[in-house]
Amino acid sequence: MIRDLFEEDMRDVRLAPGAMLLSGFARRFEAPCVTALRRVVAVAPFRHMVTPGGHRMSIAMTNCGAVGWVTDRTGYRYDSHDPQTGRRWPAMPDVFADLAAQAAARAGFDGFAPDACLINRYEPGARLSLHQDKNERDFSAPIVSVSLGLPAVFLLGGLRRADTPRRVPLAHGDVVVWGGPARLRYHGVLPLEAGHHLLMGGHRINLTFRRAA
Ligand code: MD3
Ligand code: FE
Repeated sequence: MIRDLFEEDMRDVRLAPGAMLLSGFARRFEAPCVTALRRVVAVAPFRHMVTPGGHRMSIAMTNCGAVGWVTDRTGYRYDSHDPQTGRRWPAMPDVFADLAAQAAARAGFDGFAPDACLINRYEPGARLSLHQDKNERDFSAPIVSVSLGLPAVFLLGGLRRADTPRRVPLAHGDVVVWGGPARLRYHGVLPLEAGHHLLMGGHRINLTFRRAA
């Protein structure tokens, strides 16, 4: 396979206890992922949700899987239905489930079967402020995140909001598995720099796979 030519795409890097960066792991799934993403977005379009504090998020989001993450003035939650269409979220495409399970297994989490995939779309300037992911029922399952398109600088904090975050560059095809002691770390994404990517144009897409319900 051509990616074997590029050593940096073959590395597994432990970012922190429980957090494993699989550089380029998603590249061999990229074509079917783009097809699957088109199908999801045709049923559940990207939209800018509003936080409980009333702020419109700079990231556009959608979901697939049995449940999807939503936010509005009443709070954050997982919901089986898309509040914008009143329909169920589209089913998790097989290629998404396979990618997530294979990445999790490689990082030491066998049998990962996500029931939610949150899909974030960044345009230049879009950012994600430091937060914890704690709306899921079971923190023993990892979260698998897949980066596609434009590169971004990820902020990896600690277990307290005040812990100074580390900057981790994430590129197209990178996958990070967050489990065990890393599962509740604070994290965020710096404002996206403008650019052009052959597959994703002027955007970065991030898929996060969770066991939520
Ligand atoms: C570390 N997404 O959707 S993925 C999110 O790039 C989210 O769109 C970011 O944070 C993005 O909630 C970051 C990396 C990530 C995801 C979940 C984590 C890192 C995590 C959960 C625990 C610790
Ligand atoms: Fe998060």
